[in-house]
Amino acid sequence: MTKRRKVQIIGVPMDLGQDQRGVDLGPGALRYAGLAAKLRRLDLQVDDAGNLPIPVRDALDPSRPERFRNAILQVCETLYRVVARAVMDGYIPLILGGDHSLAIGSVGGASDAASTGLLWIDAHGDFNTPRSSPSGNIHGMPLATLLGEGDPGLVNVGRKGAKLRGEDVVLLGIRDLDDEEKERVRASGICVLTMRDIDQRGMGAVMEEALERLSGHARLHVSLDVDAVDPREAPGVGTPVPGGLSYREAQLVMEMVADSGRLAALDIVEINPILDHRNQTAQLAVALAASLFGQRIL
Ligand code: Z70
Ligand code: MN
Ligand code: MN
Ligand code: MN
Repeated sequence: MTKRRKVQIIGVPMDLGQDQRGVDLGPGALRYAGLAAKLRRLDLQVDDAGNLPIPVRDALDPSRPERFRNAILQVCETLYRVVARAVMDGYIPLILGGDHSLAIGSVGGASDAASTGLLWIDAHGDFNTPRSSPSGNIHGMPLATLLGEGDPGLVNVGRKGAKLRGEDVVLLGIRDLDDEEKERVRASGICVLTMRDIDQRGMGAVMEEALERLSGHARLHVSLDVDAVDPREAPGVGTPVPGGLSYREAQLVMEMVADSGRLAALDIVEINPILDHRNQTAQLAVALAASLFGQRIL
């Protein structure tokens, strides 16, 4: 008999990696949408560790241009340790954002003790560095940071240097890259499965390739930026990009990762309840999480 799986919910109400207000309300929206109850019905042990303490952006001294970067660095140091500890204690950590800059800590921490493959589901590449970024927003940089590029302080969060190699990563759902970011992604060796690939080949075939690319890893980290899903389905995000994953395509991604039996950690990021309609986007994310943790139609 296999042991009952344990999930630890870790809220990270951090909105410092981008300019829109409201992403800090994500953890509450996901809890109100019934996340824990839904997972418990799948016979998982679910422990909610509450939220990490996050600096409030209004309370940071505006005369310090580095204030957001420094706060993100501190939060990611803490998150790294919390996630690494959760994994050590036998949990699958479920990190609730907050913006995607938190992945610098969560993906690092989940890969602290054992190598982890990363499925990054996003409309964007999040592969900018401070030099290449047109916006300066750190939520556009976490994947590059995890691969060892950009701000050395952020690169060295948790443990020194790159946390992953290009070959450990699959990007899925991509449809909006900045010009220089495009060059950087091409040079990185990351497997990029764009919306075009999905349109042309179908999500089933694309996911088979994604899992094949990550087949060397017994443990998979899924980092779900909800803006990967089409804005018609997921309006509650800061940067909606048309032409995204349908509800059904997103569900299939989750079901196929679940079938692999290799899920080790999950981030759900970039939900903005202020821009949402009646918590629709958080409800969608909860339905996707349920599938990822093994809920089946039949
Ligand atoms: C752009 C940048 C981004 C999410 C927007 C956008 C990045 N490439 N990420 N929304 N989740 O500012 O670097
Ligand atoms: Mn942005
Ligand atoms: Mn995104
Ligand atoms: Mn993102």
